[in-house]
Amino acid sequence: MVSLSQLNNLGYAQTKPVIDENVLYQQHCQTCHGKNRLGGHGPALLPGNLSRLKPVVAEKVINDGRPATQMPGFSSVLNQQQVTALVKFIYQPPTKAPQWNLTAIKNSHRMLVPTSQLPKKPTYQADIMNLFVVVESGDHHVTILNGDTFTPIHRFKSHYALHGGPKFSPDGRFVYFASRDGWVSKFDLYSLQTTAEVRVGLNTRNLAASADGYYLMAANYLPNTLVLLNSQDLSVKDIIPVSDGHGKPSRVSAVYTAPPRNSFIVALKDVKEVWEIPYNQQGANQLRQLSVLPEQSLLLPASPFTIKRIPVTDYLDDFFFDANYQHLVGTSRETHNGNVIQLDQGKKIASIPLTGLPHLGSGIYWTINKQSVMATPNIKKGIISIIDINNWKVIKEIPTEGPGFFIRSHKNSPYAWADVFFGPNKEKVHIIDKQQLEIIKTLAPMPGKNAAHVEFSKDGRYALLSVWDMDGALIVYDAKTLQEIKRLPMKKPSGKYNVYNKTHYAEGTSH
Ligand code: DHE
Repeated sequence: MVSLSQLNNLGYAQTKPVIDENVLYQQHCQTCHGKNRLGGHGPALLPGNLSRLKPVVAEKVINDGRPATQMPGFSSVLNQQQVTALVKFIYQPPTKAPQWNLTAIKNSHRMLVPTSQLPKKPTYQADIMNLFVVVESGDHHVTILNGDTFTPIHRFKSHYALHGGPKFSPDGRFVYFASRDGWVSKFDLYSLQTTAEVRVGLNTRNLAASADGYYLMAANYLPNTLVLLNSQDLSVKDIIPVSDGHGKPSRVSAVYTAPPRNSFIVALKDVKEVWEIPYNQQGANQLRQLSVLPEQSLLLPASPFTIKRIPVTDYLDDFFFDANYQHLVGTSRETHNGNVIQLDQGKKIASIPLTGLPHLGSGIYWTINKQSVMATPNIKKGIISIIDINNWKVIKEIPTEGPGFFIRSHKNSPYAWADVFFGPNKEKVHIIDKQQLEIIKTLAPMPGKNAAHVEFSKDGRYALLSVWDMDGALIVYDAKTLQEIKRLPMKKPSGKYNVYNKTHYAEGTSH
């Protein structure tokens, strides 16, 4: 008979399941949530970040995964005791509280190429306004694509896990990226090089660029701050600690630019408020004066901004705007209804039935017989909701083959493209007639592989679709005939952004 020690030596003995939470965390969570729970591709797992999540729900998330995110379920890998140990672990305060203060931000700032050394014109032949910036999240690269010939002009390594849309300077020359681990970088499309970078936080959500081109505002989960940057050199101009009137801190879910209002609008995660921060003339003048200081200037003036707090009845984690930025439609991830907030009045005026949160900034708008409508996917149900924005009523729910993430169109296109991001039909994309509100065609460009996120060329003649896979592709379609024109192999090309559409806040895309 073989003894236990002999079995052990042969590697056959049944191993006792690990219940050391540190080991479990390093094995299963660390790659996405960061070595010290500070966040990476996934959010930070610290008590402050989990304040709205009950431990029993955290346990369910670890077991079953979280829909609409990259979080998988672990019930087939971890037993109940291990899951409980992990939950206990993530709710414990870290031995050393994470800090990312002004000094840390200043020390991280790097001016890589002074503005004075940048060329006056593009160093290559292409219509700058019809370039696409393609984020390849598979290997953390960005491709700059010629939108007339669909040939790549340049490919470069980005910071780890860029997420959300890059933002552009008003003339389209510069692109600003934010990574989940807090880096903001500035890239020059004329000379194809990164000119400056700065780390604004430990776990960052996104970035907004003011419509006048002077400011960038970054939104952080960790620490609970908004960070204002001078868009010229990415020097820090202000850090706004985020809390309610009684000092209760909040993570920042996202920050957006509302161009006609000349303001930033901020979604808060842990406080029932929406913030509007006007970048008013006085502020702009102050910053204009500051931007003539030497580029490495690390002076921090008093904030030129005042914050308008709009109290809301629920947490509004996610939202999108109507065409004139008069209203925002915000959703709480718990209650799943859309709250319509009139921004001038600073109050809720309607509620829209939505099933599951739409992904942030997911809504698009167009007109049907002079009537303005908005459309949004519902992440938990296979429907596209069409909303009449005169009365905020859902006029149609278009059934799809599964819940989707993104819907996109262009003013010159009769169609809206909606992906089926989740479930067995994730390879499919529906083409919807914007007047008839019917699906007229369903594409499945790479069977078994997730097809998602569309952006149109400047004139709307072509639609570019991603296949989200390490052996994925960017596929160019004729937006009228729906025929495939070109297929470019890419590493999980998550989002693509057309310079003209973004700088003109075009109808049918995100802003
Ligand atoms: Fe996103 C945009 C938040 C999960 C891909 N996503 C955004 C924006 C926010 C956001 C705040 C708007 C940024 C902007 O444009 O300034 N995303 C969230 C979440 O809270 C959520 C649900 C959970 C999370 O992990 O943070 C989430 N997002 C995902 C994904 O799992 C996706 C599919 C893959 C990934 O890269 O993480 C994903 N998000 C995207 C993309 C955009 C985006 C491609 C830009 C869309 C656009 O056209 O502008």
